[in-house]
Amino acid sequence: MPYHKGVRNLELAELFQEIGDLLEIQGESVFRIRAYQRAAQQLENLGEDVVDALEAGKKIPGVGSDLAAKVREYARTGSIVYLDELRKSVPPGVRQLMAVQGVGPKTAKLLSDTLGIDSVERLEEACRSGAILKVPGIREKSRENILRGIATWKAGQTRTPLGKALALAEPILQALREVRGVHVIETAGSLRRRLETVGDVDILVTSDRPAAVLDRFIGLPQVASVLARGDTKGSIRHREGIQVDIRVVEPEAFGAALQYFTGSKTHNVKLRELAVRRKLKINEYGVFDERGRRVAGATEEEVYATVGLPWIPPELREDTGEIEAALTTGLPPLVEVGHIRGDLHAHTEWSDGHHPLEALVAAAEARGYEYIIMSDHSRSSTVARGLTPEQVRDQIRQIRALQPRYRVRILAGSECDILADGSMDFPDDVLRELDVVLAAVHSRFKQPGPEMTARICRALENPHVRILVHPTGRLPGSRDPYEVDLERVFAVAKQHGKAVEINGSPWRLDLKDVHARRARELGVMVSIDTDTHYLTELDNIALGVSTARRAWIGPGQVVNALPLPRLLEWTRAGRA
Ligand code: DGT
Ligand code: CA
Ligand code: CA
Repeated sequence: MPYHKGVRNLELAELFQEIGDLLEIQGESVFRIRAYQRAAQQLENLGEDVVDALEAGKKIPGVGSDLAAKVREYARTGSIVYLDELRKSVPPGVRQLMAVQGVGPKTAKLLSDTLGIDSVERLEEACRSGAILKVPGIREKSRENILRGIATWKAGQTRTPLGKALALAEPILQALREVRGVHVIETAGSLRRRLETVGDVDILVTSDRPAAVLDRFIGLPQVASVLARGDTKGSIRHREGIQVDIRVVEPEAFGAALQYFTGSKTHNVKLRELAVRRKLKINEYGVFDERGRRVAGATEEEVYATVGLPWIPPELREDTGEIEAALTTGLPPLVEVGHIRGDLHAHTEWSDGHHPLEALVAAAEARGYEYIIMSDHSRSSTVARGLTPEQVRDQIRQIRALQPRYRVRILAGSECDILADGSMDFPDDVLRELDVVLAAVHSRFKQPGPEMTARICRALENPHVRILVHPTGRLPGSRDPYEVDLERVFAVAKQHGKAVEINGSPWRLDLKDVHARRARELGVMVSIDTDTHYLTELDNIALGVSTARRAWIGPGQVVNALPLPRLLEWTRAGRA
């Protein structure tokens, strides 16, 4: 079988992850487990096709000769014998159990061995019936924990996280662009509105040869099965599980179709009501007058104009007041990726990042940023290899020495732990030497709400702290936010002129849109960052910006849209 191109990275990452999990269940050495986990991470973040890269003789970090051989084996045969063997030695379903927060590899194995549990459904049964309490070491408290984990797992099952959906959609769009006769191609639906999870991927195309588009679409290598194939529309199941819908429309109707299929449904209902009042009818084919003549349809602008509205950015189309605002006060200005002048949350290999400090600086400069932070972890985050005060001072010296060689301003920062009592992991005399101090909760996630709120507020009151990063600690689909009174946190942030973060990492998206919107309403400044650990993750700024746009945030409220001198002024305010 020939090498397939283009789709290998994510698939292989998933297979390596599976190998890592299976080794973990078997109690293999941490060293081997980590090797597979690390390779999986590297592949997910690799900017080029791994098979092509290996063919070209390139070395891929984290993928040694043994793993490279497995990559080639998979590309050649579509499977990895080593993995097939591992799968035989672990009862099916055990791995699925590990996806539930609160169930580690040991517990998963134990549950399988003692009760024969092989699925999340049966795990839930065993929790509900109490059977699980017969398993050695599992008490009432862990039972409750597991039930909560199951609820979170379920919520993450049916919908796909935005970051993943965007990554899966891109190669499909790319392939369809190459089909002859295709003019315009756009995503629609919740993906275009940048909802944090999507039910399916909706794609809209204009072409005079719909059959050619559909042939290509259902023949894509990513297709697991074809769900429907008509003359102008089709649906497939992607190998990663998500459904992808496509519609081919004529250019005269493209705007109307795009508007219709972007939704949301409630936004569209409001729009149709406005149309009815003007004796117009809006559907996916256009806007029609009483005599059935099409009066608009080629562009979305045209469609909105027929009901007296300006074009409304897709991120706002949730019927949360955007139509009313457009009709009265006007739509808010929205922040754009182009407004962002620097990233204020990024890691290097000094802690748990995967690139040298200078590589991050060079990457930021290449993006045209005005400033970039080095914000490695502090000492208490031991798993993230947090820095000691001495290391922080070393890093600052290195940054200052490097600065003359770069145009981009290198900001010395720290993602400093907020300890359980709200004090900072570094004493003030260390924090004082840093340009920008980020504060974060990385421990004791289960503190009761009032304690957690007081802890975070105390950190925000420290004059050296500037930004509260990933303010709720949620990891969509795996960890719930901690109990925290955000109203109180926002009030304290506002009072002291501190910013809260919109973390654009697809693993976090924290603050989420509705919370960010509340911050906007209260006039709290936000910082839109990527929390980069791999250089390719600097691109996640787009996800952070989408979240901010969904929160109606304009550039004026974003600290890292400030030009450098004003940013520095802000970072110095209130620090003796
Ligand atoms: P999802 O896929 O669940 O994340 O959410 P959407 O918004 O992408 O929903 P989807 O894929 O079912 O449909 C895409 C858009 O098409 C939706 O936002 C609005 C429009 N649409 C679909 N079905 C209907 C319908 O029955 N009535 C109206 N008015 N619009 C519809
Ligand atoms: Ca959809
Ligand atoms: Ca759909």
